[in-house]
Amino acid sequence: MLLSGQWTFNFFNNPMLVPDEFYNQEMSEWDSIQVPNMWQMEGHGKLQYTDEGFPFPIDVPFVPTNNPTGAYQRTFTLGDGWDKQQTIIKFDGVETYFEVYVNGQYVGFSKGSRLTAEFDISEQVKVGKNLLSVRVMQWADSTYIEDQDMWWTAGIFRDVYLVGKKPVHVYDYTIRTDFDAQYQSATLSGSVVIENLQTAQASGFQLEYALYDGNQLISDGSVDNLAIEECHTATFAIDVTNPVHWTAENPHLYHLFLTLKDHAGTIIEIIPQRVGFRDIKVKDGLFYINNQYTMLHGVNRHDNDHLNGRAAGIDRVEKDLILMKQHNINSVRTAHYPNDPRFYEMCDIYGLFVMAETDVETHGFANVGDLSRITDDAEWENVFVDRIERQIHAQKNHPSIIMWSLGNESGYGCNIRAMCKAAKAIDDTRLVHYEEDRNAEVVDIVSTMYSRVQLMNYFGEQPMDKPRIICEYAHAMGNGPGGLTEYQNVFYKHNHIQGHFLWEWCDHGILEQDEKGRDVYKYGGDYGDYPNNYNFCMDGLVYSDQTPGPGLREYKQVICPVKVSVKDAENGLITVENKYWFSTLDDITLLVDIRAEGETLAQYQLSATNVKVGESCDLQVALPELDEREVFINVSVRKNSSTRYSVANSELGIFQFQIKENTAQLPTFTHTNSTALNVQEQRLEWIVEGYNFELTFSKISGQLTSWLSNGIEIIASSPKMNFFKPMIDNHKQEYEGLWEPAHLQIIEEHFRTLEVEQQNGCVIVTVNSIVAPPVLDFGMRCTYIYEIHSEGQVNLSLTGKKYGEYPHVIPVLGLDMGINNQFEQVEYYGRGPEENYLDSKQCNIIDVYQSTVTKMFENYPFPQNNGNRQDVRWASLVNRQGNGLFVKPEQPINLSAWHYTSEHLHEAQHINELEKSGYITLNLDHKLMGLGSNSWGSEVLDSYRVYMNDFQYALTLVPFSQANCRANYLAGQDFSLKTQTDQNIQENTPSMIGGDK
Ligand code: IPT
Repeated sequence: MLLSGQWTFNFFNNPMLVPDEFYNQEMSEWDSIQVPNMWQMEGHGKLQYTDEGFPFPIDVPFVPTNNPTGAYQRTFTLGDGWDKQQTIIKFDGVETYFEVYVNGQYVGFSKGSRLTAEFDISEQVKVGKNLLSVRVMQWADSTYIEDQDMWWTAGIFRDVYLVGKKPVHVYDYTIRTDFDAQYQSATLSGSVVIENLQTAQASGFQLEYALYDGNQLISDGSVDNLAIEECHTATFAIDVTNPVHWTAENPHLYHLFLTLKDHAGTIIEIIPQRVGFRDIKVKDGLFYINNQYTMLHGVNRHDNDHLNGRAAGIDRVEKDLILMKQHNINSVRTAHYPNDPRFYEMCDIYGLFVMAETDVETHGFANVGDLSRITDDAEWENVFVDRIERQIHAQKNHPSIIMWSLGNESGYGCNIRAMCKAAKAIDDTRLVHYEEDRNAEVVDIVSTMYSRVQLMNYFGEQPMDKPRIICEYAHAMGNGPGGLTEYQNVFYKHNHIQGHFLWEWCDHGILEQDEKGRDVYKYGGDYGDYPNNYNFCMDGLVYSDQTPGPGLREYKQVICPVKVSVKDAENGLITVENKYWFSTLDDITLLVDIRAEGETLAQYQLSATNVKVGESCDLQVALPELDEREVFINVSVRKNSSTRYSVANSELGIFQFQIKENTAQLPTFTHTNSTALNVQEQRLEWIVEGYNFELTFSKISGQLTSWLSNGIEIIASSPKMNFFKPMIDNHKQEYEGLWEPAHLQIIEEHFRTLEVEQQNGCVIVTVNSIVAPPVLDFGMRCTYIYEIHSEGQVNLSLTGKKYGEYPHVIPVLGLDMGINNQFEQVEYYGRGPEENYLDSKQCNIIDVYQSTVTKMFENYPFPQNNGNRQDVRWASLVNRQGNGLFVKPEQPINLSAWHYTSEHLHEAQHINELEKSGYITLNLDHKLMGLGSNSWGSEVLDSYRVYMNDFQYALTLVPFSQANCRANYLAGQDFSLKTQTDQNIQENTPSMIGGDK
């Protein structure tokens, strides 16, 4: 009987304030609360976020005087028959300490917030109406062992339910599967504990068992004539020939039914149990699942919901698992506590290898330099051991769980050793993990977190005698993580490294609306909480509301189970490698698309049959006739069949190879009406005028201040070279250590000289400025050369020569400018369709894309640099009529465009603080530093760093006239803004529609 729903509730600052009547009377005048939920999510108590710090003075085992207390009450009605049963009440999650009272009588208490607690309330309940009162406190001595990096919250946050059992019933059971030496046949062994609550012996009982594969009965039998005093264990074994193995790739489940019958043959109970034939064994320092070498491509998952905090509903949990499967993830670590029991069932069904971690973390003691304080204090042994024992007993029958984890960040000591021993005593079929048993003294897996890629490579080269994983890496905070490919290459290189769990799955932001009704994702400090770790909880691959972010798409590509590479580009020979651990490529189709600047030249569907695990094959792609355009082979890897989590023909990954560079001459831009240029020098300006256009350069700033084309102003903020970008979380260390002290975030431009000359019908404006921070004596001497053609085209050459000393990395060498706000429609030939950076670009390929400035913005809940497109060969930004600006760099550039200024994006810390600037900031960058994941993980790798060195690059800018920029550009056709007389275009009197203002 499910008891979740609306309960009567009151909140107190101290447990002693709960009135005595609460335990035995209905408090009808009180408010109500949703069960399950955290009480903070319904406006009671206080939210606080710390990564590791205890939010009160450390004084073990004591807690604050004022201990926030929730008094929960509800009634439930038991029908006839319940009085003949044992009645158990189960709580799947209550933070942190709680006491249960039924009909005024105290039943018991529990701790272990994320572990199921159950109480036998048979003595206290009656047929008819019953009163259940639960007093919950936020703090307990157990808080010292539940210090995970997450919001401090409290309440009954998972389901509560009653289970009725007959006096003689199955108390517990354990199912295991063991294979023969050849991994052909297997034995399923069952051990079933039957409890008898009657005083008299229960005799003549029978336990039947039946194993089904779908509807097909595989085997059945029974243990007869059971005589049960208080407790009896019945065992049985079923031999199965050639069972289908359970793996994450093929989670084939059998169904076992246990039926308990009394001496008269009456059914007492039937227990259905999913069974997977699966084992895990260590041989010569490596682990094997079903005798097969396996690598875990994993993530760390917390329970989090943007509306309900840790009370994540089961639909949301299921969607997480579906998203993981859709993104090629094969493993999940329950960081850092047990999940809702249904989580494990769904992992069995969907196919994920689970590292099941229990509810242990004492991280706050690190703040006083004594992380192992209670972990190595034998007085706490029972507390530690209890948590792993309860976890294993509750979840031991899940094939998805391949290892237990003793907890997180708690140092090392006698209690860890005791936990490991206790785990092994209950379950010797799985491996045990604990990261801080650094040399794997007692655990089965060597594990580290955030080890840099070079160190992982070193670890791979010096294998230990136990398998290794990295249980946390690549901190997915804000824009990032970068560098996944380099990690993956090292993982693939060394058999010894068998698993990697990305930190972390989901942001922990809480969605609220501000006073103007705008959405905002809140994090540490937003509730007046102090101390706090600010936005450090916004570090997931999916946003708080479960929308996948760019990092997840990148991870999907990097761990794609099919790898395509090019063997001989000119002849179209590609290699396809099977990176699955248990499957062939028979269910895979490769969609090959041969593309020239966005146009398909040929398409094929190829398959790679009989490619075994770890093997590869070469496939020939017939190349069509190629012209002078650049040509790529794009290979989309598809899974043919549909699954529980994906439709047929879903994409697993995409690969791209350039087979030919562009050999075409640069098209010359022409304009039928062009006239000779007219240059005017005025007191404060130079004006260059041509047919239907006019450029103005300021003699005060040296900047291009206006560019009118057919009466439309293109420029909203002058083009200027720039060496700073809005900080991303992953560059915070560089920002705080290097850039901010050097004032790079307020870098200034100071004008030195401007020259205007005419050459071959062009006007050349040469501007010298410095771009440098205040206070200091280093910077860049920048030269802008504007070569203005009579057709309206402007070739802009940009040169920077450094002066002074700044030997450190910088975020960017680039140019930004503000352009007309209406140039919202973007088309570009470059890497997309989503944002990409030097060290995070595998899932984006070079092609022609249509988008908008709005859509190209990646709306990080903590605003920061975003939306970059690399390898851009050309781009146009136009208004709805197709008029705007066309950009053609000499060499591919980075492009991003925002409705916000760089300064504002840098300053804003929540999405509701973002105010549109009224124009588009267009970034046309030469070099942009990679992302790294140094908000906690790896620094940006050497080859992705940018330094303040001399540079030169060049762009052609053309006011553009038609929606189909690309066709015109390629055909070298008329490109300038159309004049008033041209048909269909009434640019000077655009009609306003929604959004234009
Ligand atoms: C590591 C924690 O295990 C994890 O919970 C999270 O806090 C992560 O860091 C950072 O987001 S602990 C760290 C001291 C390695």
